[in-house]
Amino acid sequence: MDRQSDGRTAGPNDAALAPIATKVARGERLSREDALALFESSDLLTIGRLADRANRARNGDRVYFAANQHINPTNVCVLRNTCVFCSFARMPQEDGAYTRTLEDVFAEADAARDNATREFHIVGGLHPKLRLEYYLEMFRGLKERHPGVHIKALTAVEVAHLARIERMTVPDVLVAMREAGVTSLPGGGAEVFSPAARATIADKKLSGEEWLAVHREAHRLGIPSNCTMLYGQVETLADRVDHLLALRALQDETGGFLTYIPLAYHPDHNELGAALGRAGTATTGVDDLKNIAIGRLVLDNIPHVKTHWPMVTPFISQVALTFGCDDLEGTVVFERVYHEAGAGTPMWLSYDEIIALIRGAGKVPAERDSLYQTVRTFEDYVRGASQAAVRPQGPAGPTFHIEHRRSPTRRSALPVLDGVE
Ligand code: V47
Repeated sequence: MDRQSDGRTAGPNDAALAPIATKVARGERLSREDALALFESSDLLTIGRLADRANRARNGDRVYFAANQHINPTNVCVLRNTCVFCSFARMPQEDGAYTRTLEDVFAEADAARDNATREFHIVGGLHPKLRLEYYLEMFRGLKERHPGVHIKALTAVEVAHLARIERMTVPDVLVAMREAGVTSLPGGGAEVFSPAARATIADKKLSGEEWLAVHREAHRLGIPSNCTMLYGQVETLADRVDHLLALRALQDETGGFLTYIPLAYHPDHNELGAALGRAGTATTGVDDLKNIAIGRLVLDNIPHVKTHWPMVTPFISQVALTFGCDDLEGTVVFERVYHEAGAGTPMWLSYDEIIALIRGAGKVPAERDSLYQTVRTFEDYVRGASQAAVRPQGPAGPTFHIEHRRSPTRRSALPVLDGVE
């Protein structure tokens, strides 16, 4: 319980949260029932206060961000017709389908030369013909050109797909990726592990057990990874809780997860959004903040919780920093997955904007690499000092303008490059 300025203690408005507050104060693990009570409660401020407390105990006032660049080599995906929540994927011959040649990828990554980039975040569709060697050459080429930049690449779904088409084992694919320069795996593809929800939104995607198995192997090989949950689609509150508990159980076993990122479902330009009649609407601010806070409270063994500002807006992300979150993602530079799904947020943020958001929340910014090693602090940082250095080159470099997420959405004009069919 927190002490108010008049000396009284402020307890939860929702009595169901009182025993949970006691557990959080004692640093005790929350049960399945506790997690469900948190999701069922509308006492947002108490949930946020508890999560803030749990976060402060770990991370103090520090908020991380990365100077990162997202790269999506292809949007061609064999799951195009069955992952009905996704707006990014295309069939090979479909309008808007693209696959980058390695030269195109290297050219896009060259934006990093003028920027202070420390991480490439590389994910894409499950292309039926792109072989493992394409990716390994990409990683080797990026490492050669940008030796100081970490490569966080390929979701568990992509790793399992490559293992299947190459007739290799998952560990062998992971070892080859590591040898080619990959430092960590991103957390995508987890969606929600519930078989019932998965059957509705991602019927042919690898199962929750299989997703966890790929991460288990990565951790065993010394490759850390992130984890996610896609919320706001058809999942129940119990599905969310079970998903978090499955992540927590794997983390107890391996300790390999670095950060948890709740991902807010965007319903535009995808079959699920149309079927549910939800196009033009998105998750609510309350749900976004609850998912951050409850993630922090339940995942007591995962060091960091990240808010992905392209999905929930920089404004909600800033508020999330006092709801248990200690990571504001990064500069991003080219965001495609959510912008295809109707996100009205900017494609990128500059150093100045990120630092201003973090400081505006009363927190202390720290730039990190993929492994959460601090690479820069900003005690003497003066606004504008690095603006020119991080302004991305290329098609997605507008002047900074935060649009509200529910402003009229549009399909982003993606550069369609010639390349592999
Ligand atoms: O797995 C796809 C989600 C994920 C939609 O590891 C959608 O640091 C909302 O995982 N609405 C990919 N979400 C992105 C991802 C990620 C993002 C930022 C950081 C990290 C990290 C990982 O995007 C997919 C899926 O869950 N997604 N379509 C949609 N319409």
